[in-house]
Amino acid sequence: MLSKGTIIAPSTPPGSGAIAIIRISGSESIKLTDSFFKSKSGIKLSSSKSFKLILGDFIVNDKTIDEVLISVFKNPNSYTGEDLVEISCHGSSYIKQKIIKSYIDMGVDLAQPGEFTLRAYLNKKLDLSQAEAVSDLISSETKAEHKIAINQIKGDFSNAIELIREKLIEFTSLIELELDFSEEDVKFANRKDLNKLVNDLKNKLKSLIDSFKYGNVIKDGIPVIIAGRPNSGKSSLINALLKEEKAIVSDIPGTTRDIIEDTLIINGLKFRFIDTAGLRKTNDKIESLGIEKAKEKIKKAKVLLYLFDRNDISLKEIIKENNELFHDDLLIILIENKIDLIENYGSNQFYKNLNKEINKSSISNFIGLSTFNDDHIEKLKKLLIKNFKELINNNDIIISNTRHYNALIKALKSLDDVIKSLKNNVTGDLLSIDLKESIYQIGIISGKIDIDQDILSSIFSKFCIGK
Ligand SMILES: Nc1nc2c(ncn2[C@@H]2O[C@H](COP(=O)(O)OP(=O)(O)OP(=O)(O)O)[C@@H](O)[C@H]2O)c(=O)[nH]1
Ligand SMILES: [Mg+2]
Repeated sequence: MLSKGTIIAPSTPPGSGAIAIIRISGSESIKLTDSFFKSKSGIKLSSSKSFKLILGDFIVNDKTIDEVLISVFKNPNSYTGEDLVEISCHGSSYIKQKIIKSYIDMGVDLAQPGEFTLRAYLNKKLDLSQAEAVSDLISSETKAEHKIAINQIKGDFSNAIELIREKLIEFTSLIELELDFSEEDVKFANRKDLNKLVNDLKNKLKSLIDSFKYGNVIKDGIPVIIAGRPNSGKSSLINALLKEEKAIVSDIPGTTRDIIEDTLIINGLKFRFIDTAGLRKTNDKIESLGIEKAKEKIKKAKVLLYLFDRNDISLKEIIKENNELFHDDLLIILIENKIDLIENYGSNQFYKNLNKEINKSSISNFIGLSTFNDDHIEKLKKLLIKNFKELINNNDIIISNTRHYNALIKALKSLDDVIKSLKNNVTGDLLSIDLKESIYQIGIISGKIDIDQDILSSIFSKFCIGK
């Protein structure tokens, strides 16, 4: 993966488009481009300044392939930190292929996925967590995902991590100083202060670790399960939310047996709606399997939309079933469906009793609706957003990358070891070993230490070609 030579790749998506961009990075990029390029002004790219745009013809074997616009970036002032050329050509597949092939014939390598960003990292243009955020930024589909990625690229997360690392380094150097004076039994690093510092740092790491549960759902979509008795209108509801006939609707109870899911972006947040088999006692083997699956999904869901039709279930059963399905990380929105069939909805006794019971239960919100009514569906969407708007407005650092999460957990454990050692009054040399382990674990996140080649390959292979 780590070729040192000059590399080339298209940076725009495959297929034809109005314009395509081809990127070439490495020591030969400018010289080779000069051999194919005849600028209108007569200027050579090698003698032009950095950040210049130059118009001219791209010529291969005396044949003009296209009229192109070339951007020149001279090292170290480029994305990769190397000499870099970007060719904006017309977006024909033939032109792109012809241009790329002409470089490959001259010994240039086709870039691997993420190789431009990998070079940017190796040339210290970005730290590792910033480089990883580039891929998140490209794949971001919602305002919330975008916010996490752009803040990470700007360095919010890296700075927070770096601050923790610097504090640990400071203390470690004091302890190492003590070791130099070991004969005299002096203590430069106050153990009480160190204990306090490590506890503070632990709290900082913990809040970053906690933020992953938000980061993860922002990336994958907030899982919203639709459950309830058969025929309560669950499949009708998912179809109405997604505005497509995703699930089969029928008046036969037990229609849905498998899990049906799809995502929908509402006001900048991604929700993953999941339709399930109706919950009831049944002897049907396949339906039972569907019910088991539904219950498993509820355990991992953030939101339960529990649908009911008042003709099919008693108030007592509704409350009992919801209390049983509840878990600490679940928001339950109780939905009475088919209210189009109810006269004077809102003023009858069932409704009043229901509101009283809800207050004593694990149900957070209640809404009555008809899946046939678009205004009702819009109200439900607003209710969902209201419950999660802090995810968009939150200005805390949120992590969404599994590698960072795992590294933070390891770093936290290493800080626990420091605290244990402090409690046991261990000698400075042992304490210094513990501290160095923490510094190492934290350094892995931003790539401040030498990162294993395999880890780098796995990180950058998730990128698209040309980035
Ligand atoms: N009157 C009325 N009928 C509805 C409403 N929503 C759904 N229905 C009807 O209720 C019946 C059951 O709807 P489904 O969406 O298939 O119900 P389900 O909960 O997915 O049922 P299972 O998959 O069997 O568990 C269908 O005949 C729907 O047309 C509503 O708001 N009002
Ligand atoms: Mg269904």
